[in-house]
Amino acid sequence: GTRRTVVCGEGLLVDTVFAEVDRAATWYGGTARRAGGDPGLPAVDLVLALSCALPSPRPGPPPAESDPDGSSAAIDAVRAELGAAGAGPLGAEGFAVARHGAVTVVLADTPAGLLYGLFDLVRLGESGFGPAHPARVRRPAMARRMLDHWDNVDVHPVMGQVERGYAGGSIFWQAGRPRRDEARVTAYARLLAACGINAVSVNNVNVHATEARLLTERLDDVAEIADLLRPYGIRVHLAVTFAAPVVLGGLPTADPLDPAVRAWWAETTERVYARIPDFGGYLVKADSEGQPGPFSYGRDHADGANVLAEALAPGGGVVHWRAFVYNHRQDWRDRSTDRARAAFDHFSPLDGRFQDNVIVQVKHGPLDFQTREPVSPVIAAMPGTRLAVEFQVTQEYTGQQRHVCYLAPWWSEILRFAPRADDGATVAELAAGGGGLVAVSNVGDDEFWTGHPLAQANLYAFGRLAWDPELRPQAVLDEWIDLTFDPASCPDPELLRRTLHEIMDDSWRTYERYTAPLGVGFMVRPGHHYGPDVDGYEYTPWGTYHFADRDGVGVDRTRATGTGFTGQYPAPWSQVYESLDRCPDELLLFFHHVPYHHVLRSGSTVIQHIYDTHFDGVREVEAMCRRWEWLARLVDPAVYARVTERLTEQLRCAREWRDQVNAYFHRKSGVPDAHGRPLH
Ligand code: GCW
Repeated sequence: GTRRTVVCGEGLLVDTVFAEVDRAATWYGGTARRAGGDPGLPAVDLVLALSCALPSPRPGPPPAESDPDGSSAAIDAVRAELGAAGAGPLGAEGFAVARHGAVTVVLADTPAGLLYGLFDLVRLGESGFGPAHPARVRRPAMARRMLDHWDNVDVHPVMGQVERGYAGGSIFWQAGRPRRDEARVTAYARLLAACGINAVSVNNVNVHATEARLLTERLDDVAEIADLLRPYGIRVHLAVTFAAPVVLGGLPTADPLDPAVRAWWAETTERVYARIPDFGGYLVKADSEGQPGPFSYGRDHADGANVLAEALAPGGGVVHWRAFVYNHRQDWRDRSTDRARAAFDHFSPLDGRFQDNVIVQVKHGPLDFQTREPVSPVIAAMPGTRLAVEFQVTQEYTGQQRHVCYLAPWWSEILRFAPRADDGATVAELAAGGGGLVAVSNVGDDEFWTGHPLAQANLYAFGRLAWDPELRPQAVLDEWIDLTFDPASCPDPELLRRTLHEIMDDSWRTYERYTAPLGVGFMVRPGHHYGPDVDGYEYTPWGTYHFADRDGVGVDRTRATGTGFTGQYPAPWSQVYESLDRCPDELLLFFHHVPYHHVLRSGSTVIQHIYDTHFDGVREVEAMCRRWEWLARLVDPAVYARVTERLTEQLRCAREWRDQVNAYFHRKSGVPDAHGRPLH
């Protein structure tokens, strides 16, 4: 409606808040003004106020002449309510939203908190202006909620501009320079802040020649992006090569214990802070998939990370040091090497050796963002280290934004998992107490941002779960639907909502059903990782095997007879995963090699489960396609057309998966389908 808003406080992000409400007033009617330190000017329906900009509450109501519109009274009432409830400080990014009489009040201790409070009010919509309700106090669970862009400045000959990117070119880099489309980058910053993201790494962790120089000669380019993200409370981080002292500094070595190397990192980092005072820090993929690292100098990863941390400390930065270290040149004949073991074997002995501003960044699973994996044992193994947990919003192994695959249910399961025991700390709590949550971005310069318009929900859900891991995935999807499809202008908002839930809620499990079975992973086309290829990785050096033969399938990772990986878990999981009877069905083939007639906890045999889930998965995609047609007149025609095109491809690809997987296991096992369906 035509609301009158007053914004109270100073600072860059308060300017952003004001610009937001001012723009809303222009679009929807109403007025917006600033009140400096004096909230007592006329005319308000909405007050957004920094608590430090307010005089301390007076006892009793303010005199009417100094508060003609009641805004001071509303603020005071909310502060009194917070005080009585013992709410405590709102903190660095927290806020309170309350309704007092006819005035809605957003209060925060900091400008960033005020911005998040404004976005929360947008989520509340009209209900934020309804009857009086108790103050809604929100503070983020994770202090750092970060997105890593795997973007190259140049277009890479194999990977394209964005490694594992399925949404066009980079949103940050264009034609070898920072994208000079300020409106687009600013819109992106705004979108991220609305999701709750407050840190972004702007280049690929595989650091190529041009991108290496962002740290030195091309620092201005990074500063340009930082300037566009800063008004939305987002700090810029940079992926750097561990070999920088050699490739950029001309030193003969990058040995982290060499004094000249340390001095080079210190000086270089000082220059970064001189140019970008709020620079977030470095992100490093070292000794992994061909990237340089401390192993070349006989040093370990604590030595490597600490030299960068020492350089970043004076500026207040952190180094995100990835634990994704494994041998990608293994011999498939060597059954003693297990890629799943690698991160734990490399990192757990280093617990306690990392400096305070080192964050060891661990992929959520021990392998590589598969559709189903157990939680990485590293997360429980390093109590003396700050850990960040890494998710993959970009759908490398989950349909590459051609398939609908709403990932929040998967992330929610992971975040709620208690790695040490059912009543112990959850993954979310461990990340919150350490380095926070990080995800690989799915955004590019595509007109819908994410290639598949419904994949926007994954970006949104990541930010929301990083803010509050307790949120239910379906509730997050509701928020996203409301913010994306404006129910007020939709002829049948209930049909829209119900149909999107039917399509998306269970879409991750649908994807799981028609792809690799029972947690065994991979079975994708090597290289680009799209579509089925059951034996694609079977005899490669990448360490991603399923060991199917005529008798059975799965990876024996037990202590009794296998690689011993189950021993990396503390109790009770070390026993649960070791035991054929107790291991959850969905992870059975991750931990065990079993005969095809092995009976699952569900009562089905492994082979019949494979057939059944593959038929079911395709039927579910067929249902998605039919349901989407109901929305023909309810969503924007361009969105409708794009999703329709993607669903057609998803259905084709799901059938291909079903037929290749079923045919493969039928040929290997010779077991027919119990229901006599064609297995090709
Ligand atoms: O999943 C794999 C990807 C690589 C990626 C790597 C990583 C950036 O296939 O493209 O490289 O993980 O996480 O470093």
